[in-house]
Amino acid sequence: MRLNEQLSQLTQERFGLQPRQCDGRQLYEALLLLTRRAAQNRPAPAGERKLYYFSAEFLMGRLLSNNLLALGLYGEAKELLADLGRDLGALESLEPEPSLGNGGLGRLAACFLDSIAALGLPGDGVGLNYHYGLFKQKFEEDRQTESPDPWIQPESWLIPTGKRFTVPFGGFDLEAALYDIAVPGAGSGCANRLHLFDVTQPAPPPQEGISFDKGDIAHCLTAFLYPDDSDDAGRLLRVYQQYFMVSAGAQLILQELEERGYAPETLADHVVIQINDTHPSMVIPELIRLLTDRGMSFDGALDQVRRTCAYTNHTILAEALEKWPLAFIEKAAPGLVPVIRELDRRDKEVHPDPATAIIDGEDRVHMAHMDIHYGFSVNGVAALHTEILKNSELKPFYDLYPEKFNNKTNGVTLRRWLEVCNPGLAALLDQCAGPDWRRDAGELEKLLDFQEDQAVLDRLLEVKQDNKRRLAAALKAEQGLDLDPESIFDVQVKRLHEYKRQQMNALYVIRKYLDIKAGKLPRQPVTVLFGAKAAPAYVMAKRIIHLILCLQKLIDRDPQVRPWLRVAMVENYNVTWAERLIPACDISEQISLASKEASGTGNMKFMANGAVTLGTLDGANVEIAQLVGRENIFTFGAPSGEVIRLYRGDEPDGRAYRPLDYYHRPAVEELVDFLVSPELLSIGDPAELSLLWRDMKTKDWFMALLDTEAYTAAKERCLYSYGDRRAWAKKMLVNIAKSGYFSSDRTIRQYNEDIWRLA
Ligand code: 26V
Repeated sequence: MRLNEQLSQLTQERFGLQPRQCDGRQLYEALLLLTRRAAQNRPAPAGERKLYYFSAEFLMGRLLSNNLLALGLYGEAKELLADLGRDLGALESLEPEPSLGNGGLGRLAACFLDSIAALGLPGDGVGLNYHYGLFKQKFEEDRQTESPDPWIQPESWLIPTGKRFTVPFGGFDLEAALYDIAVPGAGSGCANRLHLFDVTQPAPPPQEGISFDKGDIAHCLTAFLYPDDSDDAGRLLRVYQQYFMVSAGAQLILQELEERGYAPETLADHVVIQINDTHPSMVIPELIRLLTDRGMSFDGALDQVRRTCAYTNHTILAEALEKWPLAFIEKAAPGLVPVIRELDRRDKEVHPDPATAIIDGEDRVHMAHMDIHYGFSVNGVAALHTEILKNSELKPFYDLYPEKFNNKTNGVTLRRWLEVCNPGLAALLDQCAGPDWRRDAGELEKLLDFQEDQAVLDRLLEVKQDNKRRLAAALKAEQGLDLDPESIFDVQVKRLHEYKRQQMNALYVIRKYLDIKAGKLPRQPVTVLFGAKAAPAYVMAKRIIHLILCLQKLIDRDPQVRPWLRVAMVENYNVTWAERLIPACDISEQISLASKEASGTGNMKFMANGAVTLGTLDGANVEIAQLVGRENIFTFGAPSGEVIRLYRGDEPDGRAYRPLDYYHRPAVEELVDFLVSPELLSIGDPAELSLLWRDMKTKDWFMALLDTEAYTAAKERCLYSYGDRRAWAKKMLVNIAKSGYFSSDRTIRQYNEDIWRLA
């Protein structure tokens, strides 16, 4: 049946109305149901071996356009709606975004699901059905406030499966109900599943803020994504969440294995589990527990499990590497403790080095260590990151198991991050490179033939300008921001963290502000856009947001500066805003302290949308630089090797990092001191700004001051070169042409060839 017939049947059944008589919400709901059904009806990819991608986060974003596209229904739906006098984009704005992730790690998992399905590989996601996802951010009195962000409506993408599993917590059992989201693959004709586990009696929505009873596990376990872990109740709840996810997930795997007609003794032949960061690591002891319960010997179970599990590391930040007190696991998952102790005992027999211990001297369980000893693969997420893991962060493990280590440079799905979010550019690419880039992103290189084609270069600039206008209009309509789309759009969007150095970007804004005040005008007006959420308990991050919002206000009120420089912090940055910001960006800010950003994936999305990167040689920026060449990227700053030595305090000259040395440089001091200038203190909270000022000078854990001068110089070069429109358009073109390498289809092919071996 054609889509229009299906739609009218559905609206009649459901609302007793013809599509033409429906309001927007009814049409949206009908379209959601149709799309959900079409995806659900698709067959699963065939194969003897199946992947389960375990992740505490899947940052899916809105799914309507994306799924219509994957199902090959997008064009038809658009036309059909146009006939009804409706716009697909407007209907989609009614869809609440499922924000079941914090940032890069969760969004990567979502891109991977898209690619796995598009490549027709049998692979499901396994995670938790958070009811509120990441908090909704508001700015009040130049500060971030947080409120819950419900996304589950009476009709959503969730498909109740009726399947339930019992999770044995300490002192009580809890039922895990399974919901699925179908993941249709573009061009493959099949669909995989995202399996999300939920409690059966979720708590009612919180009355105020994002606080809830962290002790009420049975009702609140799936309330929020990563609850505030600054206190023990939050940390313990996180262990409960993780065990709930992996126990139910492991039971699902064994059930499916049996349904497929395979014995548990053949697990490793028919199942591969990718452990996305350490949050799902307890799946290793849980599978051993379940297999031994089913009659296998410990040795037999261990042999299967260690050939089934593979681990991905996403960070080298020590504070982000999970170490759970054994006492927490004893309380939440007592059944795992004897297994973990046995794994630890066996390991220590062979490897007495405390640096590689699973259980340390303080009775804490190092989750990553368990993964590395008892998994068959360990991968980093960009070439530089993997090298740092091998040579420094995980060196003792690399010495033990060199064969387990491998790199899988991240990627992003160009279907969402180009085709859906930037239709103007997608059409131009079709014209120049043909439509095959959707399946084979390497085809984008054909664009290189057009480097000297003035019409194509002009068209690229026009598309960018259209996107900037669209973004400005959306920001005006939804957030009351009044931006000049003719100015340069310089964009830094990502979680707020000191290592990502939004504070260094803010110092640059101060530099420009002071220059303009002194009569030194830039070649072209510039708008510095930020989007970032700070973890609710991360005090420094919140102060940096305060600083940015104060600068925004200061400049907005200054008629001398305003025509040349603007700052705009987008409220509630999420996937939906990213889809508008990225196509509209001229300069992509990727300025992390070298060695600290494992990969970055925003950098790839910006590049594919024709932004030019201004960045440090960190994470995947290194690979971007190699691909596009020196003339098509602006890099600066201390290299990762120097940073690592500075942290260790073993530079050849014995130097360690002392921020005051850099603060006292004249070009830096006046910028930092501006934080406590009368201008800024009259706008912001003097106590907060003073504390930020003090910490920037004396602590500066992520060395913003080290690179401030180099950053200023590089940014000046970058902004200046924007003025040569033809040369800039060529840079855009080369970036787009080379972005095919960062398609998550390529990444997934590599995972499959080297780790999963699905087909
Ligand atoms: C976690 C935490 C937890 C609490 C303390 C502060 C903190 C800081 C960072 C993290 C990061 C967790 C892992 C993560 O999200 N990594 C990101 O993974 C992306 C996908 O591989 C990658 O592109 C980003 O560079 C990496 O930061």
